[in-house]
Amino acid sequence: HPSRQRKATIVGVPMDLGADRRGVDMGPSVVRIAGLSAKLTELGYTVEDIGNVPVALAEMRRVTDTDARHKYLSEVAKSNEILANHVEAILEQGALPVVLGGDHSIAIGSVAGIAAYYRRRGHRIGIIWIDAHADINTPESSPSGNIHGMPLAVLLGYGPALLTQIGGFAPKVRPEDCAIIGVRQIDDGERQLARQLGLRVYTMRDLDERGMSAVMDEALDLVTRHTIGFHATFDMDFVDPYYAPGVGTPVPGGGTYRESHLAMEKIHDSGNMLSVEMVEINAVLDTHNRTGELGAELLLSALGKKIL
Ligand code: B3U
Ligand code: MN
Ligand code: MN
Repeated sequence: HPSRQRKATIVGVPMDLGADRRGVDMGPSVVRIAGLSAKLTELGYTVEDIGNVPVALAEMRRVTDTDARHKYLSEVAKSNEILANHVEAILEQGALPVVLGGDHSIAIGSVAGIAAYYRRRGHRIGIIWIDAHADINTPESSPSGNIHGMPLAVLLGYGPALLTQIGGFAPKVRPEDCAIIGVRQIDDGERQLARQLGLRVYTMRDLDERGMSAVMDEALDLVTRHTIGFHATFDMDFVDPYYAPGVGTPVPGGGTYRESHLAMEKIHDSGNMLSVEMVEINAVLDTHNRTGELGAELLLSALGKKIL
């Protein structure tokens, strides 16, 4: 199975245009500085870091291009196209993509690359989406116009064609192959679309009542039932702000340090993870790179690090 190989390739995406707020563009740096590459080597991986995908700066942009419904659309699309090509190339080289964000709009490119690679081989892919938010807004439903609140909708085929058509096909995933875990902030339009699609959304209440272990067992079963495996995308704002203060949009009542690691450990143990992504770490709001280090450690859990 693809998840069993021991080559990992890191790619950074210093994207913050999707969040319309500075600071998450330093995410790839802080996770690298936390020692991700060396620790992966220690785990037994052959690691390559191909650097960062180019991303425009908010300051360089011509303000006349602004459309408040989907801010920085063309710039977000451009970087995601490049990212999708890198991710596909990483898979072609037999390595596991480790994508460092950046805001969550980069999931559009990551999943486009993975879906393209496996589609060519006749497979569907799933997604495990760990997040305080559902990220299924469309430009019509979004209260902010920030594309980082839209990536899952885009991957399901809803939203601007400039994004949904990256890689030349849409949708990238089917709703029945996706699971969202940790939701505690959802907009009206998102709730409506989730219901309409029958999307499996595990809220914080599900985690409270059933526990992370049972929820992950069910979610992992769901996303692998009809697929070759899944992309794991971890939005750091899933974690309670107490443990992860350095995020752009903190929401109280999140996952604990231990629940977060358990989720990643179970993702690894499923043996079906095709690629992994860490997003929304905001270095400007962090304290002593606490959140950056947690991001690196959570990735290591997803990649097989064990206590014993
Ligand atoms: N749902 C809101 C807020 C939000 C989504 N993702 C993050 N924040 N990080 C929106 O703007 O779409
Ligand atoms: Mn998100
Ligand atoms: Mn979020």
